[in-house]
Amino acid sequence: MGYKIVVVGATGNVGREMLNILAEREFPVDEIAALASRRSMGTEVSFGDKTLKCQDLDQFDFTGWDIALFAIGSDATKKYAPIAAKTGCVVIDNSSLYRYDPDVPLVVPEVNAEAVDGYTKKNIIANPNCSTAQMVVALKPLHDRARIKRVVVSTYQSVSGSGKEAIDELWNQTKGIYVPGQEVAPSVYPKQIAFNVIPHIDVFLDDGSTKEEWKMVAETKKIMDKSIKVTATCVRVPVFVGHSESINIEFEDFLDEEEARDILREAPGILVIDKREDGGYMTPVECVGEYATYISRIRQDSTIDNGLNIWCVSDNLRKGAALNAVQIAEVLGNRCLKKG
Ligand code: 2RA
Repeated sequence: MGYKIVVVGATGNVGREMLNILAEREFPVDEIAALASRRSMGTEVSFGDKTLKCQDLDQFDFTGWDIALFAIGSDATKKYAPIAAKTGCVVIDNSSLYRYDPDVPLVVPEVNAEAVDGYTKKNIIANPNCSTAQMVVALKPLHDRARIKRVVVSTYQSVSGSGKEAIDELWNQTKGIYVPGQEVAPSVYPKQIAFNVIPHIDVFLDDGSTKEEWKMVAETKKIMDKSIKVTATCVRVPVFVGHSESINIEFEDFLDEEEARDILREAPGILVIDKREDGGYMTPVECVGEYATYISRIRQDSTIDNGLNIWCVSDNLRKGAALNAVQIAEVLGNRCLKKG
């Protein structure tokens, strides 16, 4: 006995990865529906070795369906998620709309899987921001051992986090620099992204931080521990897929780098690639298509009593979005929606 699964936003980067990962992980699917906007109706998308024709989200009846993985913007989610949830179909939402709602669990299975049990309040579970997901996977095992006081994180976020248009823009701008006459003006970003970095993701807030940076602070507190102080600088870099993060951690108690490395090696969802030699670390181009959160450059921060620096890399379309959503569905099925 399997589940009746809906993927909403099946033609987008994340929606397509949700379908890929459901198939790769052999999620128990009895029936699957791929939904998209009316203009994408009929578009074919892959589900393992099968091909699905996208159906019109606006016309779809969620009644009798078990789980809907939403990968559409907050505005469309605001309209359709309550409709789906009201039929009894559990919504796992990748947008930011419900992440900060006290009645909606925000879940990274390696960190707070038990929070899934709280889905019944709105029949909705929220997926975290991509840059938060990989970070809390890395922080959780260390926090369990030596309680984290403060985190200072700088992110190096790929353009796929902004969608397909941004991937095209990086490609065309890069070509434009090499092939005269192909100049492509910035459209997704306020400045050139090819051979450049942009210290601005999402909108600016009154305190001078950006909403992307605020998300990392608020979501880490909700998922892990509200006492953890987080300060973030989120930067867009000319990489197609794969987010990287430089994370500085201050603990309540001293944690030796060797012990930290051993803890991370044993932690769920983590692969440690950490040798102090050429190439002894992970880079974003190597993480594409992988499930793991990779940790490298583990070293003491000797400028404070109980400090540690790490480098963290993960596929932002997978652990940062689609994989985490599918893992939530797996936890939901095992803990709450047992079949057969
Ligand atoms: C980004 N985290 O990287 C945001 C949304 N995916 O653009």
